[in-house]
Amino acid sequence: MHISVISLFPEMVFNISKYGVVGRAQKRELMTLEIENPRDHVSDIHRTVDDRPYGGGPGMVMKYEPVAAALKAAKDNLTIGCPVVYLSPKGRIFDQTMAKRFAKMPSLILLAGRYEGIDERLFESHIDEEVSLGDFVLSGGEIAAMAVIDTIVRLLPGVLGDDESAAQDSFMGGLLDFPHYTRPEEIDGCKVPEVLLSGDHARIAKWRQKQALGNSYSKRPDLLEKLDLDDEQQTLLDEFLKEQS
Ligand code: 4G1
Repeated sequence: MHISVISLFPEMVFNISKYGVVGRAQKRELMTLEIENPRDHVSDIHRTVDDRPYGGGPGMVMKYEPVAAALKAAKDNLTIGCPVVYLSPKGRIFDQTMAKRFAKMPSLILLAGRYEGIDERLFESHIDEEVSLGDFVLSGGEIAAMAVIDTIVRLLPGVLGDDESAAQDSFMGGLLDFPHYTRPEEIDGCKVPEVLLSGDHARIAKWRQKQALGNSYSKRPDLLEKLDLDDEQQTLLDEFLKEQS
């Protein structure tokens, strides 16, 4: 997959992209990342990429031409029909389902805003979709773009090892994760649940499934509402709730 990011802070995107799973995916050529700076696509002496808003008021607006030129440069290196996604709080909230859809695409362009955002006229001709991470204020779309890239790259074939992929599959079943413990067996009077030391893999799997269901029920009931629990899961959840009270 090829991903292009349009950003006024290319080093920010570049540096984060070197770490972890995303860095490894690039080294192994499972994903290529290109970063286009709108500032490299202006010719005036000040290399102006922003300007004051018509109608007045605080803040600056990203100018149409530099963004359009950066998008054109990105598209020249890409397959035709590749969607342009603008990261913005007006967008649909990003989730794993959306990530799966993007991961199927051969290429993707992510546009990160700065200041008060981009000139509205870019939406008519240059942007296919708006995506948001959630309802809060950010200073720029770069961190949102990196979050989206990280999620997508983990879904690309061959990026995660078999173990990691299997773990991801089971917990993308729409539930929260189960609790994790590592050594020592006891710390500050807190013990690791006995079942995890038992070596009984069937019992451990059942316990983890029960914890995942219980966690989801108590901390994210909205996640459970979207699922259709089978009889075994319903029994495990009932047991969890009985054990709690
Ligand atoms: C009005 C949040 C403005 C923000 C209302 C989540 C936020 C991109 C995201 C803003 C951004 C609210 C995101 C705001 C984001 C242009 C440059 C937009 C940065 C910008 C609730 C600033 N997910 N925010 N405006 O944050 O890009 O993707």
